[in-house]
Amino acid sequence: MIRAFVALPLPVTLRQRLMLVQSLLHLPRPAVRPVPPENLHLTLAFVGEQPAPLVEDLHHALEALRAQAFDLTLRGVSAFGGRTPRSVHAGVEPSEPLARLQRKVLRAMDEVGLDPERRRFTPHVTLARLDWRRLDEADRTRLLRGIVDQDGFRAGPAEIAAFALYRSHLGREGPHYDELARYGLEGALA
Ligand code: 3AM
Repeated sequence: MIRAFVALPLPVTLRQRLMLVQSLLHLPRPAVRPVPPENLHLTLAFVGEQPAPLVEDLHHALEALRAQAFDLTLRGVSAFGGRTPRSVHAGVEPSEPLARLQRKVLRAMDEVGLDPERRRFTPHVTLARLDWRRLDEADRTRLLRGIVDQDGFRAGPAEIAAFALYRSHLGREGPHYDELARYGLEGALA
């Protein structure tokens, strides 16, 4: 079985800005686990644990997918999880080409018999995962204040020239991602 997902690898310019934001946020280990720079990505679809031949079918469907390169701008920092935050992420400026690409990826999954989750697509780049219950009051306050302080964060626009299929290995030190294949977008300058 292969645990897989489809995502945008991020241009180095955006990754550097995200690393800077991570360094400005209060992310005390071990309750908070920052995403390592090489793991920063924007998930288009979670594929889950699937038999290798099905992932191979998806790979061929993604190879056949045609979509345009586009510019991506990151904007704002916030948390998922409501009153007990579980992750901190950078937001993304609304982008119709990004939404179109994500719909095409879901269609490719459908075509090969994978049942994609139909939750509303909320594009984001996860910066850190956290266990809220393990943070004391002072750390919680500093973390939330940091998120508010970074709300003016903006990075880009940067060209997205490709998307990729990843394998995720879950380890005790956090997930490790291997890029299985990269798919170029049409009209990319880079
Ligand atoms: O882009 P992010 O970091 O939000 O959260 C996981 C990560 O997304 C998500 O897939 C991406 C690569 O691991 N993920 C993990 N398990 C999931 C699940 N069961 C999931 N998304 C939906 N359902």
